[in-house]
Amino acid sequence: MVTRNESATGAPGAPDIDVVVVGAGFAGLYLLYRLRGLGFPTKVIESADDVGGTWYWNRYPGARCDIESIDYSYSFDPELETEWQWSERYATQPEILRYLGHVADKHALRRDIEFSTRVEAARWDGGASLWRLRTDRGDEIRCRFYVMASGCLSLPKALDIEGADRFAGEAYYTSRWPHRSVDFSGKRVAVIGTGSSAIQSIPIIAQQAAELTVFQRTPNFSRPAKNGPVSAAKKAAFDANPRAYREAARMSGAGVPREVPMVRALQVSAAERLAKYEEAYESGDLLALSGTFTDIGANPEANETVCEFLRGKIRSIVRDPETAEALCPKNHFYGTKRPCIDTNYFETFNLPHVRLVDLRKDPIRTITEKGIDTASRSFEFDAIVFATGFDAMTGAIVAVDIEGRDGVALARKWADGPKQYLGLMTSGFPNFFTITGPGSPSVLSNMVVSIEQHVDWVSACLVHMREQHLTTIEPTPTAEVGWVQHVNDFADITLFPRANSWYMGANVPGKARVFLPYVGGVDRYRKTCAEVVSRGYLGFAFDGPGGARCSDGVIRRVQPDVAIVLEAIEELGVPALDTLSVENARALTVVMAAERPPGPQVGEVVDAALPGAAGPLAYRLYRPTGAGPHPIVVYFHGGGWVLGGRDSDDPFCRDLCVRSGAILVSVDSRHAPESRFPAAVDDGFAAVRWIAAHAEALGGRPGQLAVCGWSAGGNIAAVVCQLARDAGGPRIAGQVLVTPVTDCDLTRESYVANGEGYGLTASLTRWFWDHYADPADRRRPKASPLRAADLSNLPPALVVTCEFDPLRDEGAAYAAALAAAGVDARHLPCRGQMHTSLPSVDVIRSAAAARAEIGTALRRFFGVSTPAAIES
Ligand code: N01
Repeated sequence: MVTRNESATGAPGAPDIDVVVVGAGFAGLYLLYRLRGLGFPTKVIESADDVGGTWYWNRYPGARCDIESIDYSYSFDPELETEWQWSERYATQPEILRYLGHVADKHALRRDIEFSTRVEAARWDGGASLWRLRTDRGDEIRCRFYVMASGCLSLPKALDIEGADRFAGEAYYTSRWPHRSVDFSGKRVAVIGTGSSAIQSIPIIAQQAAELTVFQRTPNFSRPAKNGPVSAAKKAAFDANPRAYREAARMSGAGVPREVPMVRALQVSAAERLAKYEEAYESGDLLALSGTFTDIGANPEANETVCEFLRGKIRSIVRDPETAEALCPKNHFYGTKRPCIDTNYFETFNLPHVRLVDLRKDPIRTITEKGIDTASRSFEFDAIVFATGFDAMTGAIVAVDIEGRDGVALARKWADGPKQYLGLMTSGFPNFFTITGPGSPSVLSNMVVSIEQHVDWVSACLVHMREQHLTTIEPTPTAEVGWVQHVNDFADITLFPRANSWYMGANVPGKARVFLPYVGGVDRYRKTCAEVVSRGYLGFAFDGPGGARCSDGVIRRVQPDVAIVLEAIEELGVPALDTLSVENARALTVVMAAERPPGPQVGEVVDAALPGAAGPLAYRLYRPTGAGPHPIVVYFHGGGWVLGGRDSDDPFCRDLCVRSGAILVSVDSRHAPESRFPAAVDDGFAAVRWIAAHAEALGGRPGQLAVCGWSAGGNIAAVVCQLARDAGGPRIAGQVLVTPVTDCDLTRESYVANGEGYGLTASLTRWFWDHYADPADRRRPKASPLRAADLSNLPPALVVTCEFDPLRDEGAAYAAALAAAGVDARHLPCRGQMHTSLPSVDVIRSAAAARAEIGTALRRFFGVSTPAAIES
């Protein structure tokens, strides 16, 4: 029983104890150890009769971890690392349970754990600033802080198979396996499910059963675990410097030290790719295949090469071609449903007494008293094993009736998906923490590393509150909305949301389809949590005798792939262009361009020249597939009138060509400082006139010509539209101005807010202007189209601006001025994007939606309303 008034915070109200933790698995045990050490009276409530959490319940045959045990172990107590030696590379469930028992014994943790007790309800008492918990024993516990350390995969999914309770034989659930030994010898056994639990248990069950029938709805990617003794190389790497090894794990993407890939899958030859995959396959390391190339998790074509490699392995192992084909996953990308490692899983289907029922072809109709009826036949069994999974990440949390401020139920608040901050807290529920909650790396990482990070963060937070005489903490709605957005933004640049996985809540009927964990990685997440603290607990509101305080805000506003690109630029130490000579700046942009993904295939690419205002201009023509003639888009590249050429935005032009269904003609223009203002716009206008006059010869549809430009190219496109209007032609059907330069005033708010740190800097913009035009010329509409006296009768426009771009406000001002002048002008502001986002095809995937809008706008200019079909 809990003793009253054990509170160490000295805060008002009368809690029985400072902290109640639900769950005595990896998370709860460490939390208890840590909080106790910091002087916070803490009680753990556990429904099982011993410690272990996941490893207490999941006792099915073959259960073992699939992150190597050296990694899948605590780091907080270095003594454990020498006194506990793992007997296998991937320890079995009994060994892991013994390990947790050992930790509990060593640190005398059991004395503060109330076993065989379940917290059923929790109510926030705002008057007393404490939580009132009710257990299934009828006790009420009042605590200042309430922590759910209840595990991500702990609440079994409710059975959604008709007749499941009718079966008269033995029924087993992998997630609630009996403590006695189960003997399937001589029995006819069914296993429903082919997730991790099934893939581990099927080969062992097959060793005993007289007949084994596996009911598979979705085949899964799995490969050999190559289990055995702890690898000598791994152990040597660890023993050489355990602290450095643990630190490397903490600062890795998945909580296991490893090299980060630098190359894209389709950048190398098929043979090189295969060699990498073979090496990863042979390693038996769960994370190795995803770590072969940078784009496995994001690019469908890259991912498909892994899928096909693994399908080839399945086909080579399973002798019956029909069974092999049924076991080959084809409806999800590798990694988007959790992959597995196994011991003889596919080999098991070669045994004469094992058969596979493909539920996609022959679905289960009902479970009967004697067995299972599918659409086409009846099976009789002595035992059925349900390996049907969990209500993951949120299930165990909302299974407790949790009521926060103003009587709001957590289950209701999270009905459309978990709304939380950092996966740690949720607004309206003060002093309520979740360990590895939704919105944190959790299940996408080595759980032990993520658990330790969360426990350390929560513990430090409680110490901070004690020191500052604060009684309550809760995230602000602003911070919470921002974090949920960031979690979704990150998921959206990966392939994860495309699968019907438990990561998406898709395995539980009626559950909101939301990506639950945080895919940004353990390292990035850890830095974020630390930054939140260093910025005065950004996004958290505190109250108590120490005073109310809140540093409100959103911790991550930049799109995740924008952040990744900016980090890479910083890591590479790429010099600022405006610190270089023009010659070196041009050379650097060429080198950087060589590293880009190529963009989509188009029908044809032709390099040629056309007459400019003062001599020939090189151009590159991109023709769509399909019979012409096509409309034409004249494209002006970016580069501040100083850098670049007809091919400098090559991937973007390809993308625009595919999305618009138009011929893209990317035209060069004379560059400054050799040819200063107005050379570039004069060339642009000359090019448009020539292309309009030669549309038919180019394969174009006469009269269907639009212009598009990015950055300084947007400036040229905008000016060309004004020149064409004033000259009475050629007729331009529309203009797309992508983060354009429209004015020479470099003092707007967006210059102040975004002048540094987002690629294009205020000082680089100044550098471009200085090379391009004299101060007196800059104010002329031919340089600053926003300053034109008359903006009426211009072509319909789409003006794209990016939130973190110095040019943002002048683009927005141009869109507004066009609209005010009666032009059909639309402004597309891009949240979280930077100046270079739009042209960064297949690098900044989060800008793909904006690229799609450009394609649609161009099509509309030409009277086509159907969008193009393009990946990403
Ligand atoms: O559960 P799952 P799990 N009719 O959800 C099928 C971790 N874990 O317990 O995919 C027919 O993966 C379902 O089919 P479908 C690990 O993170 C780790 O195996 O929904 N079939 C699927 O095949 C893992 O991902 C370890 O079409 C039904 C299976 O049941 C997570 O726990 C070991 C069905 C459920 O697979 C969950 O794994 C074990 C129905 N009505 C688990 N409902 C290691 O460390 C569900 N299925 C090694």
